[in-house]
Amino acid sequence: MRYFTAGESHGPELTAIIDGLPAGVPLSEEDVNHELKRRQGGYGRGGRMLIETDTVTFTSGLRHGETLGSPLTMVVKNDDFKNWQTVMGIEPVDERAKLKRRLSKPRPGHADLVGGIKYQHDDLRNVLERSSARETTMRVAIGAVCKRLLKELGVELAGHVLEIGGVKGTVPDKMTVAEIRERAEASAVRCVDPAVEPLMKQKIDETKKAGNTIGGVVEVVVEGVPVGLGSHTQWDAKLDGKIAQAIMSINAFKGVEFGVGFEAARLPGSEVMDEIVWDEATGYSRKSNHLGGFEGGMTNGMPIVVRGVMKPIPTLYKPLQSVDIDTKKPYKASVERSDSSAVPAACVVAEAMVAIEVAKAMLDKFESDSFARMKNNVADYRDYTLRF
Ligand code: EPS
Repeated sequence: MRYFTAGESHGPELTAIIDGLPAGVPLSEEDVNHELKRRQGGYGRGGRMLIETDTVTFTSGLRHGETLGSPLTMVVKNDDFKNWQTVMGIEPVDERAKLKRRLSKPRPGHADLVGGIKYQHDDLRNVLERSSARETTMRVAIGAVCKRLLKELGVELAGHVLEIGGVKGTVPDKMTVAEIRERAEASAVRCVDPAVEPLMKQKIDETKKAGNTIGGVVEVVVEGVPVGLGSHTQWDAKLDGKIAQAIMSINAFKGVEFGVGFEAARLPGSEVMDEIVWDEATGYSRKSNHLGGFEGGMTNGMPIVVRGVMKPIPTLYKPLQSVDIDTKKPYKASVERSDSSAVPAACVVAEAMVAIEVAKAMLDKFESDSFARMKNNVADYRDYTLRF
């Protein structure tokens, strides 16, 4: 399975194409719209989300509620486009019109300046429009399709926010995916610790008032993962490596860890490795899950536990110093409308990226032209691993 996304933040619409899905996966608009809505929410979002109501239109690959095995195309309209028709229009415009909403003062931490130099853009908006996190809409749409496929195969996942701007929640030990989902869904900041939610909100409010932004840490947990997705045999076949790249590719993410993660550097081996046990009902399992579900780049049957760190959004209402690309004089960076914190939304994106990578690994491992055959294959394999 491979996929592409396309679209500018204030252009007419966003598009995604997924190639390589099996035929016969049940899928509805509601599966995707539900996830799109989750991404649009979260405390700390800015004015743009009041304009958009993201909903999907399928334009290929789906018939009578099931995938066809042909490329699946999804489209989401940008409602804000009506306010940007000239600025983002496809027809050539005169020099005066070109200056409208032109960006010449790059924002530190955003793609503006580097992209401008790389692509030789006179107007840095040409970079902003694609580097905007608006693009993650389509990743969530693709993730929704993958979630549905995984669910049918007995794989479930959920994400939650661990930390916003240094305010940390307490996470109970061994929470199931169902528990994480229930608690995170009930929280405006997607935090499973209700006592900490008001503190996180307060931090977001204070930050917004100060014209600043804050980042945070999100975690995704996947259950029902078969043993042996990914492979130890080649560096780029390791599934933890692929998931790490997928998380790092989310706008503003700067780091990834699995299980105890960076803490592994400070612990003795006896507190990092997960002891192996066996019983007839479950086959092999581990007494603990410090390694986050991976050994040798392969899933070991324990839940996948992955975390990602998001930096604060670079667009600040009290802007930092920058340089005007026309005059080369110091200037305060341009202020675009922004979110003071998008960590709860980024958590939904992280879920999508993990779902995509796990679904890809399942499709690589199991015969997947027909979904009915794939399901049988997965069931046989689960049976085999239980008896090994
Ligand atoms: C973003 C800036 C804001 C965010 C946007 C990401 O958009 P605008 O410039 O239109 O106000 O709201 O996120 C989304 C539109 C979205 O759908 O998540 C940026 O510069 O990255």
